[in-house]
Amino acid sequence: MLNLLEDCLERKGNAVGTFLGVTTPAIMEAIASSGLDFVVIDTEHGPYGTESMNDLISTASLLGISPLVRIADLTHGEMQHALDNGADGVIIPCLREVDEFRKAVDLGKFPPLGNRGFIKGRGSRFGAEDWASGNLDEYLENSDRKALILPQCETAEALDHIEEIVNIEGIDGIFIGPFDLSISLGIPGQFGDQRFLDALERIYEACRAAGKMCLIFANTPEDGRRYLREGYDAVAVGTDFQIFSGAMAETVRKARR
Ligand code: 3PY
Ligand code: MG
Repeated sequence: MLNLLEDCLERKGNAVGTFLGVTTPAIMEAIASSGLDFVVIDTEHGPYGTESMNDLISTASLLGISPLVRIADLTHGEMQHALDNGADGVIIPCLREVDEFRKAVDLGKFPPLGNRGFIKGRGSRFGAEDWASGNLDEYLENSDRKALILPQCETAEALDHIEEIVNIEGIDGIFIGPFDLSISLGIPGQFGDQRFLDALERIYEACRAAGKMCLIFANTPEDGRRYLREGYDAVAVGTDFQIFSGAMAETVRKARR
């Protein structure tokens, strides 16, 4: 199995995930029976170190849930740790310039597309996966297919160049961050504003025209359902903390009623 997210998209046509901030791998066991397709281990905002990120990636993939990692910074170390530990994809926040998107490919893909550093890491079960047993050329090609590079479009500058960005070879898809995008456009949280809706349509159409995946964060399950109906490949609905806190408030409210 190369990539659980791609496998899910092939089988189901789309994918539903959520953002993680909880660091104990037991969270994955607790939520695995929900039917969730992927998680985003959020090292941009969550309290993750390399070890807790690694444990979450392992547990998620062993439970059949695709582990994506949102790295905090576009650096060799952040990219390498996420990929060597077996992330199915890396989400990169807050990029502005086209060259930053090119750098994401440079750090995340092996030659000829980029300059990722080599090791037979957990992503290939330390070389034991079927797809990792051929010659080195094949290994590099399969590793590039396994590890999706999914930068975010969440700045006005990136939006301005989105058609060029999605056509960069090695970028597998775009993850839309509606909150930061709306803030960057000067219309914070105004998700019904025509300028915001036009921005979403522009990104979505650019992805479709380039044959790249289009993923988006949804604040509510209803938003998630709407995005999936509109044709987005994947929605990450809410965050674990947000969902627990809502469910706990509802539990207490019902108990007191
Ligand atoms: C945003 O909405 O800005 C995001 O990055 C979603 O996680
Ligand atoms: Mg964001």
